[in-house]
Amino acid sequence: MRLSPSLSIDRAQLLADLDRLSLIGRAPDGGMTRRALSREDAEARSYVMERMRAAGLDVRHDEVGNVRARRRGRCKAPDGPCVMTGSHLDSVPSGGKLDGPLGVVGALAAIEALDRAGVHTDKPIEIAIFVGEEGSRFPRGTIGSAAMSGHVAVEAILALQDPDGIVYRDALATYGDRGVPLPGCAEKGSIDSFVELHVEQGGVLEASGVPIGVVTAIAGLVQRRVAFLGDANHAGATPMNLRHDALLAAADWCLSVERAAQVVGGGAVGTVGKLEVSPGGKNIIPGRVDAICDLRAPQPLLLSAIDELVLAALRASAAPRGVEFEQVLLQRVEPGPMDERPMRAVEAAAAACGLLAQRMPSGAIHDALHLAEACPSTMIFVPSIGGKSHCPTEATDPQHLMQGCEVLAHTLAILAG
Ligand code: HGY
Ligand code: MN
Ligand code: MN
Repeated sequence: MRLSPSLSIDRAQLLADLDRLSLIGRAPDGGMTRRALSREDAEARSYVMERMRAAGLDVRHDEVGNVRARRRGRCKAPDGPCVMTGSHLDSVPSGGKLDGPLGVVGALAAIEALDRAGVHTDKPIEIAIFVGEEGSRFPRGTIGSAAMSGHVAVEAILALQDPDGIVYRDALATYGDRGVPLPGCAEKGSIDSFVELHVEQGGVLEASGVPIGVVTAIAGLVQRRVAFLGDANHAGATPMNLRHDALLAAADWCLSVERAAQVVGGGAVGTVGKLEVSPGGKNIIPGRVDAICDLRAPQPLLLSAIDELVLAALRASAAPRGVEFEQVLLQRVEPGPMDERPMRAVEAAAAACGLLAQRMPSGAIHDALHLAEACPSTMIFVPSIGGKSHCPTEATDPQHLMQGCEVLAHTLAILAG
């Protein structure tokens, strides 16, 4: 298969798609909030599905709500194992416009560039829109890719419940899918390889001045929900030595999460991003605090080490204040390596585009981590300005967006043969 040097990305269409998606679920501060299977998520997804159909793709959905859009034309074996790309459209609360959407509409831009260049391939190319990557509604994230790769059983996904008690299966019914779904778990061997285009969400590429990152491994994650159970009481009439202040116990524990990451080191990080104080009166000693901690590390042993320190710190923070606690594991995802074959394809593609590329690990978790359990996978990173992400100021130079799509197009052509 000869690659046409005139493989070019339609810049105007790419930026228009990203801008159009950025209006869905947008708040006045410019942050995007699109929770899994929400009206906003469904609206973003249907916009992209329309664009996919207009591009001539065969657009299907599967049992858990993933979209699978296949380029059946211009390939020798349209029903054979596919080269898959794609990402997600759901977001964190008040997130950025690129985390996820770049990997979806960038893949569409890449396929349209291959079509314009008349590129034929042996294998079909398929774009996936994975549902619920961010975990901002249901207890776990990377939902669609966990089902597709067989990491989590489809039935277990369908039984997930959100904090309002809405069951995934029922939420899915309102998502707009019609017709017979594809199996939620992809048949073994049906995906030849997977490459996800994504913003780096860190500052490594910006610091090195290299436009393309080739992801070698993805960090693992532990998320735990913790409840500190103290004693609500009068903020004025209760002496300090008689208090069971749930917030002070939680605050002490949050600092222990930070200390645990510093002690373990080796790239381990710890965050408490969600904290709810109740009853929440300004003149009431907090009786209860609900928190979620998010721990990451590039190796399983480091992940276990930080998790154990954080668990041990619960008692040390609560007991001296006469505060009880409860905790439950929300999810543990093991770190995982990417694969040489797709990594080499990305490096060859970057060279064909005359671009420098550097190998690097991902501290953020992505759908590619689960796809790597089903097929050889990797990711293409493009620089994040200021290393910022998961916030309204998430941004990437349009030139870098274009270069990421161009490298993706060449990578898909190389892998699809
Ligand atoms: O949390 C993550 O690393 C990803 O953005 N869901
Ligand atoms: Mn994210
Ligand atoms: Mn993402």
